[in-house]
Amino acid sequence: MTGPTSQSIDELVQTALGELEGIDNPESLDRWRVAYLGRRGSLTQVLRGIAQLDVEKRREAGALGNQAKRTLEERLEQRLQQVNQTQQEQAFIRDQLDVTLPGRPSPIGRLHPTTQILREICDAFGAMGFSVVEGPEVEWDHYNFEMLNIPKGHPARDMWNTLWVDYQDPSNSRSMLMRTHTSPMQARVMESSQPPIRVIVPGKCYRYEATDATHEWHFYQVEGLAVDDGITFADLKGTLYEFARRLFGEERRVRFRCDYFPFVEPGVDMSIDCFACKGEGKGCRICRDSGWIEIMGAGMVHPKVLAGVGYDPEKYTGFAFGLGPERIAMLKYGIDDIRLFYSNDLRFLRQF
Ligand code: FA5
Repeated sequence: MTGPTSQSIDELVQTALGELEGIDNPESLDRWRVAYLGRRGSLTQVLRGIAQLDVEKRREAGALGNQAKRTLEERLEQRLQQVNQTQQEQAFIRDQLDVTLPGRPSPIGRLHPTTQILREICDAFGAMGFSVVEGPEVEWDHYNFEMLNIPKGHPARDMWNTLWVDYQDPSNSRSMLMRTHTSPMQARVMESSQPPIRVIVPGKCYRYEATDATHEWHFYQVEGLAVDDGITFADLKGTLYEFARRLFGEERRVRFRCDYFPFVEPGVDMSIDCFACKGEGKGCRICRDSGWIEIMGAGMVHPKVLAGVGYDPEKYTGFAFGLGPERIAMLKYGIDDIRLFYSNDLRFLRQF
């Protein structure tokens, strides 16, 4: 019977290995694999032919055939690795980075001037032991007005032009609004904690107001509240004086004048001497000739507000204040129109 001889198997292996050496890409390697080891490949055919041999020859040729198959498979694997490696090296040489090329600049953002000044303000009060709390921008009239000694129909409501939200709580007839100031947090903080209290409340406020160089319809405020046994007006003055020095420098002078807010008694406004004209006043655009710039409203917490949250006004006293960070940033950086803050003009924002 005819069939593969050890010589013919050997020759086939030599031919196949010879071809393999000359192959240098994965596609040709695959074609080689199909040609020798595929279903109709040369070696596969040879192995099939072994079945036709006599029993004695079949065993010997079978062993040789299997050995030949293993050899071809192993050498194919080795060659595949070599070819892949060579291709990777060539790709690396071809595509390698030119590290001397200048980098592409990635645009870096910056903090909005309001955020920067808010952080400065929070740091200044933080250093004096105040902690920061935040409250809702959509608020009940109960907290925005009533708890602040401004009942329904009180003329003082006209001081805060209000954006009302078209919703009323059916269970207690409370109306909803966009908070006009951060003062509602006075009542919320006192309701949820006991003295001693020392907090500041940065946050956004909204007013139904025509805008001009110093008025926006949405702006930030920072509220401050300190309540304890024995707090006096001297504490209020000392705290705010220290704040002004930290923000505007050692040499700043501070002025307090009487002002009216229904939730404080007495109430004051606080001004600093104008840094532009050094308090001289004459011909100064920044302070409009007065020599002083108002930066906040403040006062001693009204006994009715303390009683409203369940504190004993005979035992506890406190002070509160509310300032506008945009106006403070305007003073500090000489910005002459508050509308620049939120008009999204990068030429303005990039200056800070
Ligand atoms: C108030 O809103 C009081 N809640 C402040 C207060 C708190 C007084 C605690 C006493 C005790 P007033 O309306 O004056 O007060 O606003 C306070 C600050 O917010 C102003 O000094 C100003 O800096 C800023 N502000 C007020 N209205 C605007 C506006 N339309 N645009 C920008 N900033 C404003």
